[in-house]
Formats: sequence, structure tokens, C-alpha cells
Amino acid sequence: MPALEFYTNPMSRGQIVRWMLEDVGEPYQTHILDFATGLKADDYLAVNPMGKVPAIRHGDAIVTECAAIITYLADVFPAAGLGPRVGEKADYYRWMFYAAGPVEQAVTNQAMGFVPTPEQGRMAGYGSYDQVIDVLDHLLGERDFACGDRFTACDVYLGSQVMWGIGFGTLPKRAPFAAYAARLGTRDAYRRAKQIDADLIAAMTPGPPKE
Ligand SMILES: N[C@@H](CCC(=O)N[C@@H](CS)C(=O)NCC(=O)O)C(=O)O
Repeated sequence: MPALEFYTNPMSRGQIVRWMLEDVGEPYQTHILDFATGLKADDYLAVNPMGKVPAIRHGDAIVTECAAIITYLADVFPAAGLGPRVGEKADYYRWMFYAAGPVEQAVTNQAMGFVPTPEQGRMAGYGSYDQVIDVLDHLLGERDFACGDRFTACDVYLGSQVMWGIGFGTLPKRAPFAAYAARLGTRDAYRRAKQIDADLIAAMTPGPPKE
């Protein structure tokens, strides 16, 4: 198997991919990129022309975009059991794309203060923030995981959207969101990933000046 390289900054959506990498359990090498200098440097722009993290390199393959990276890793490391079984495929792709499209756009626009009019909502892929939230609320109110009763890679991405939304206050407080986040938060891989990034952040943060 070719080497797996992970480009990230611990204070970024790279945390989502770190969780997936920890859940997959294959060895990987981490490259930490500085927001001010590293992301827009030519050598990283050759990896991701958007100059954004996260990204992965797997042999000759480069994958950017959290949802694509997670889907790719589940696919190329089937032994981890995180990809969809036959009967789970519809839910898996449906909710993975729903999280990467409507949820991401609705939450970002809402947080930035852009509220589409009903007319604009017909053109916007997510309709309205309230619609997106209600669909998510209904989904998570009726099942434990995106594909039913089993954790899959879809939960790494959808779950991260929900956990980040709760953390940043960009999702409303709803019981199904809190229960889903609590369920996911018990995973060893999630906790390991959180700890690794927390340690990296602590190492990057200057301490108080010495007397
Ligand atoms: N759609 C991308 C978003 C990536 C993204 O926006 N990353 C942010 C950090 S969370 C970034 O690299 N920002 C730095 C910049 O744009 O200069 C994904 O899902 O991976």
C-alpha cells in the first residue's frame, strides 16, 4: 500500500479528516501547514490549488475536500468497515452529499448573515436554513446513525457538521443533534483525533512570557 500523507492545520476542518484517519487505523504522516505562509506556497498549491486544508496524498493520488477524502478512505481501506454495505448505499451517499452541500452552505450563509429570500431559496440548493435543519432533525430523530443502526464514514462527516454546529452555536439546540453528537463522541478514534489536534494546538500556542 502506498504511503498516506495528511496535510492539515489542527485548527481547521482537518480535524474531520484526522478523525477518519484514526478510525481507518492505517499509518499516516502529517504535514502541518501554517495559515499565514504554508497554504499559499507553491509546493502546497501543487497539492491543493485552492490553498486550503485538509488534503491527502496516497501514492500518486491527491484528494481534497473533506467529504471526498472521507469517502475515498472508506473506499480504499475496506477492511476498516466504514464504507456502506449494499443496503446502506442510498443513505450513505444521500446524507454524505447532503452534509457537504446543503448543510455546509446553509450553516455558512446563516453564520455570515446571508438569509436568502423565498425566491432566492428556490435557486439556492439548500432552500433555506430552517428547511435544512428540520430535515436533519427529522433524520437524526428517527435513527442512531446516517445509515441506520451502524456507524459508517458518513457519520464522520455528517457528525462533524453537527458537532461543529453545536460547538460554534451555528446549529440550533435540538435533542436529536445533542444525542447524535454524544453517541459519536464516545468513539475511541474520535477521542484520539481530538487529543492529537489539541496537543498540536497547545504546542503551537505561545505560553505566558517568562519573567
Ligand atoms: N470545502 C473544503 C473547505 C476547506 C477550507 O475552507 N479549509 C479552511 C480551514 S477550515 C482553510 O484552509 N482556510 C484557509 C484559507 O482559505 O486560506 C473542505 O471541505 O475541505
